Amino acid sequence: DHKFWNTQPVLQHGENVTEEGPIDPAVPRDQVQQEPYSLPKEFEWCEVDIQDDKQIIELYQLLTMNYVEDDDAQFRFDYSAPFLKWALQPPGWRKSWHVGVRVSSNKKLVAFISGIPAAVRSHKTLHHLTEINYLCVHKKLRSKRLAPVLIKEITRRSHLEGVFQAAYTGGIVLPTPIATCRYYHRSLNPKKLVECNFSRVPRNSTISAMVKKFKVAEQPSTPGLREMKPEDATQVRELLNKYLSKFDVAPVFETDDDVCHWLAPTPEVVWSYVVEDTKTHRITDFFSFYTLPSSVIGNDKHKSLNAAYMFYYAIDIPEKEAADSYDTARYTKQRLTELMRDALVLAKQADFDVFNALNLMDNSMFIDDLKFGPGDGYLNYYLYNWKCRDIKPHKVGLVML
Ligand code: MYA
Ligand code: JJ1
Repeated sequence: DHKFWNTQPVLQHGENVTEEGPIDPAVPRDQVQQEPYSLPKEFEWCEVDIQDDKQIIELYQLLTMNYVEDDDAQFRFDYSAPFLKWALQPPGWRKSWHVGVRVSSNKKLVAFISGIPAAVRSHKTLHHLTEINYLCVHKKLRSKRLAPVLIKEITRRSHLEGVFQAAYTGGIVLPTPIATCRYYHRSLNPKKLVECNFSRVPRNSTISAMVKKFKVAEQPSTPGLREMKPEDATQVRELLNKYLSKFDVAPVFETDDDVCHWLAPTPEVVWSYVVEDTKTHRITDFFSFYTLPSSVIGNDKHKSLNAAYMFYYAIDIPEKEAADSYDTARYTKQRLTELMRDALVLAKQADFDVFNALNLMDNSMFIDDLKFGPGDGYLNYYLYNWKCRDIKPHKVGLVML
């Protein structure tokens, strides 16, 4: 059982949800514990100032050596410093939510947890909640119950800002996921993936057959496709919020600033495209993907795997298809498959080795046709201090970095 999680306001394993809503009530600011939780005496709290080049590099180094690995410890996420700056400084970000732990004697950064503000809808409720990410404890300090202290401290700092719900994801199962999604992978550079042991040559196949199978077109084919510009933010915001409204859990992009931050292209971080109708100049479609390389652990030939991850997308359903749910589904599958075929082309042009996606949103509609295969990883979605019924992967509209 869970000595820590059993004490927290989360749905306990086996508990039924009769009504959705908070588990613990909100507390006025002056009744929130004012002092940080105590750490074992050799450690101290710090705020990591990621605008300071020296500190962002310390955070990068902690994560690059100690963050999430696959089940067989062959790959480890290698978020870049520019990526972390982007992920941790959206509109409304707070330095007090970039929480580090240092060794008191030499000030070495050995643990971290972060929160960012986000507007996330679950079913009909809009939450202004904290998205928790990048929880990390140095490998040499594992299993000493430091993680619960980090979690309690970010919770306290969230309460101080008047936020009482959080969303987070994880590879492991805790009490209790609201959804469990599976990773799918689309090879772009099969030879390298095999050399890294990321994928295998099936017994009835050969490398050259795989190279042929996974070839993509030289150029995208959708008329009117172009890179997104910051000036597109208003239209992209409307299109995307409308599309996301069909999922049971999804973000709400409340301002054009949010859209510019998260969805306008950022070099070496996020790639975003729109389809502009050649006649009306209206934006009809949008998609984006982000970069997240993984270090290849203990491989002589390759040090890094260059992976693109599907991020947000939206299509406009023309009126004649929108009238009928069967036509809507058929149009969605066809249009998305065409767009994502172009996404693969653009990712290949940008030198990605593999394109990853979860089976959330409408991704299952194109996963097979575009030759994605199931991975061995799963991603569990959680809400803190909110009872919520189970959500199927295709009803998840939230992508966390
Ligand atoms: S998910 C990514 C997590 N990071 C990694 O996987 C990186 C590699 N691993 C590590 O750095 C360590 O193994 C970590 C645990 C730090 C994960 N989420 O200190 P311990 C529980 C939640 O002895 P360690 C992400 O970033 C575990 O069940 N709890 O363990 C989202 C046990 O509790 P219990 C976790 O291995 C994070 C306790 O910790 C996780 O040294 C969302 C053991 O502690 C996990 N991924 O360190 C955090 N892993 O006994 C929650 C282990 O009860 C946010 N544990 O089973 C909640 C909302 C807070 C804000 C609320 C606002 C209102
Ligand atoms: O990348 C992942 N798995 C890969 C590598 C597996 C290596 C052995 N364990 C994988 N490869 C097969 C690909 C193949 C390509 C051709 C078609 C068939 C498939 O399956 C997995 C995801 O599948 N990644 C992880 O396990 C990383 C951790 C995932 C949990 C993330 C938690 C994030 C927390 C953030 O808040």
